[in-house]
Amino acid sequence: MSLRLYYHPLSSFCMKVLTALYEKDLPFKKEVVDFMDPVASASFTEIWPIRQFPVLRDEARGKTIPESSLIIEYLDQHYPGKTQMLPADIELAFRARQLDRFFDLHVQVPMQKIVTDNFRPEGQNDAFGVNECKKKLAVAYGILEKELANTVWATGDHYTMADCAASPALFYANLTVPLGAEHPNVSRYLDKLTNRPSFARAVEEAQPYFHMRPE
Ligand SMILES: N[C@@H](CCC(=O)N[C@@H](CS)C(=O)NCC(=O)O)C(=O)O
Repeated sequence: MSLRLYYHPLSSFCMKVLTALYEKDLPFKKEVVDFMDPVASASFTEIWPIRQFPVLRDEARGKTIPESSLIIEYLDQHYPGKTQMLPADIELAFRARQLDRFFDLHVQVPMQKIVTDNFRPEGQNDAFGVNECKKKLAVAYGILEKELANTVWATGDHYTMADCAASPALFYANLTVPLGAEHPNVSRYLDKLTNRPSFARAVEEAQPYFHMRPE
């Protein structure tokens, strides 16, 4: 097995890549990175000094790839498996990348900021920043409500990388700033994502770690 994923089951960006790997039904080795373990933490720092996961290591091709979207594109190119995550049509592929960026930058990033503020040392919280991120999430939900009207998946009839990005982004964002009655399209879409076996499997694997999430 040449693919090795450095990740944590609870991490939203890692769940995005896991979802793609499960969609593709590819064999890979899981390396759970525990930052609390000094040895594991130091060895991950050697692999990727930026110290963010997910990171994919491909021994067969001698490549180390950080960044969830790049990992999925790399898999599509070199290990397509059962499902292609970027459509062959260049317009649809552009749309998938565009929505992938939206879910990462305008849903996951503000959600992460709100959640990780709970882990800051006492007296060093950023109430203003957290409040701004709550407002940004509300704006993002409003945009998505329009984008997701009359569509099965994010980019149309076919499941793509944008749906892999949307799954953990909306799943965790909804726990942080719940979707309201004014978001029926986003709520319906989130239901579809959580019922998709690939993402449902990633959530199930994260269950033993959910107690580590702040309420
Ligand atoms: N742009 C990166 C973001 C990755 C990211 O933020 N990962 C988080 C976990 S969800 C992380 O490693 N956090 C630890 C840190 O930033 O120190 C991607 O798409 O992979």
